[in-house]
Amino acid sequence: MTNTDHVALTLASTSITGGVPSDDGNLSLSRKSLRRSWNQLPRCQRNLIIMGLTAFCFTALLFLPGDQLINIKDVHLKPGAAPFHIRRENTLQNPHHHPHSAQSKDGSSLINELPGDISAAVASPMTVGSHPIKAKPAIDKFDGTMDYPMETNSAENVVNLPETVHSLNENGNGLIDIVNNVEQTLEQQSSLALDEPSSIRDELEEAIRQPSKLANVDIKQHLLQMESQLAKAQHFHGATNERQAAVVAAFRHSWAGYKKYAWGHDNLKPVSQGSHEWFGLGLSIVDSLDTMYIMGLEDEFNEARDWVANSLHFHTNRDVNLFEVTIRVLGGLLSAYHLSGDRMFLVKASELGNRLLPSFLSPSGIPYSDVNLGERSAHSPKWSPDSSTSEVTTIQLEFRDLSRSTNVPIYERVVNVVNEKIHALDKSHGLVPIFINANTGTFRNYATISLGARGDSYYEYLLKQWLQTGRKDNDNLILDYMQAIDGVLTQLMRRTPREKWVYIGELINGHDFKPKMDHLTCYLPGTLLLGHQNGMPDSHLMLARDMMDTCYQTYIRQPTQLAAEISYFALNEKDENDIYVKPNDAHNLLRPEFIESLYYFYALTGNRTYQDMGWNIFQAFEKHSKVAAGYTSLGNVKNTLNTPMRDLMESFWMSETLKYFYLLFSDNRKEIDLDKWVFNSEGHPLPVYEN
Ligand code: DMJ
Repeated sequence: MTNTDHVALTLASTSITGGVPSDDGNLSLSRKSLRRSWNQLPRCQRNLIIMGLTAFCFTALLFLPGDQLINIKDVHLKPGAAPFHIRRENTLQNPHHHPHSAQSKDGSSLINELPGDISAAVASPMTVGSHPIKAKPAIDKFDGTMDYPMETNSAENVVNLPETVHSLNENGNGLIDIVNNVEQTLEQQSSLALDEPSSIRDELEEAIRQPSKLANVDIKQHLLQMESQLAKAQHFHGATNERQAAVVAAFRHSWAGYKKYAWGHDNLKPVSQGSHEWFGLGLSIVDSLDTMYIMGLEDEFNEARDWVANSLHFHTNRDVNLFEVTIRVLGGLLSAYHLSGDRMFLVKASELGNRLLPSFLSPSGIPYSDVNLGERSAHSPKWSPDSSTSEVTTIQLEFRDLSRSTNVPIYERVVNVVNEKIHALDKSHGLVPIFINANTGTFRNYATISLGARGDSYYEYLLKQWLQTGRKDNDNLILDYMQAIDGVLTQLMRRTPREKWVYIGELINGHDFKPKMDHLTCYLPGTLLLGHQNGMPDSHLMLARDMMDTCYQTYIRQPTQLAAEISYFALNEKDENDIYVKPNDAHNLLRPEFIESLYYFYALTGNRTYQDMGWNIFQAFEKHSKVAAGYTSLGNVKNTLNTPMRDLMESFWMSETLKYFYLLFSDNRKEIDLDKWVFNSEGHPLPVYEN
């Protein structure tokens, strides 16, 4: 054996043990023998070996893929570190501990520190008085050159955007693995989705085949096995003041009309005193359950409960809309279950969940919009190959809650796939086109971008899903939300030329700005404030404040003091009015969005001025929408003398509008604790989970 062979052997044996012999003695022995052997070599041989080893290391470095180099650095320098964090310094910590002003961490009032007149808007937004509240002069808000502090509050500055980090997966087979919040290619994603035969698709088909079972067991049996984990009843005390009592009376009036003329049907036609059928699921009953429970209407709740237990069936051969049934019926049942602790609601929700699952059997995992609950099949809408973007992204709170409530993961898994797919798609400044194809999983080219119809609740559920799942730092949902709101601020937000009202317009074809805002968009200020309370930047708060002012204007400027379905805004000074309504858009459908925002503003700031604003609007509904058999949608809010009736009381009047009025007027703004509950898009509170 040559000396060189000896050295090589010694090196090899050291490396077999990874250079860590079993005890110190062995270690020093092998070190000594190594050194002795090395010293015995002639100098020229030693130089040759050193050069050879150097050349080997250099070549190895050249052939190592770049991403592995990044990975090594990342793993060794920051073991276990989350790739990015939400900046929490300016979080208004627990809003409920600071009843009259939002506080920064050091106890100073953050609102007072902000540029612009935020304190006037949030802490004291309008002059309080017994007369209809006048908006503070709009011009004051924009004195000077005040603008939103985008440069310090954009997503990039609040979080470190995710890096792409790949590593070898655990079993060392060399496949690319995904580490914490990493961008995924579509090819990688497809392995998560429905083309994985042994995974999601099997579970999905199994659940669809057996709609009255959970995990292969009868639903009731399954729930019996998880007895200790089931929800406990929550307690509410009913109305405590005159305004709340007035809302309860409005609810009772609506319920009485519905009961008399439309019982068991979807909606009441309060003018003609008949019924309106949409999905044949008793929408008004299911949508109203939690409102009645919160209002303490025990008798009404019990009669509704009995109808659900005995008459709500899902086996009819009829197409329904996945989104509408999810937010109204699935959400309504789950909320009723969590509030009342009555497991019958969870049994119903589970069967409905199973019957909605065929929607997810699309090639892309993006759900089809229409599902036949009886046949258990699904398809795109008849009029288009596309689903609405807001619809496929506004089912996640409910499906996730169903999984968490039943311990059956499939519901959450399918909606997580949707989240991942949507996250991976290209967006314009974080904003999404309003149509998406369930077959290809791609957005429709040149579709409108809007925070109104078909776009609205995409943005709402990014934030609310993040809240529902414990506000994780490294979460694409909140990153996408922040980028989207940056997009809203830079691409969609405008001010009217004279009075400077802030509004959110639309991008027709994805490009051309249109100064049109649906009433639906008035949910946004409430959501923005909720986000700000949970650590989002101050620019969100400022937009929320300004949007509240504008949305309120869309009400009080109308002779009926009720907002139209759609408002337009002046683009230049030649336009006669800063805010105007076109004849075809002048209807009011009893929608809740602005009342919802008022509720968030009151619940999160404690400022009772928002109650006064809401009271004005409530009285306007009383005056113009109330008829003998309930409350009706109106044909023209611009006409006080002969307001034409539309003859429909949509279920969201009782589920959302009246519920938010009731909570807005509560003496206890924590009647529903927003740290513990998250409202779905139809106003149904669902519990917040820790992760
Ligand atoms: C409700 O069904 C929901 O709020 C939905 O998200 C939007 N439209 C109506 C109310 O306007």
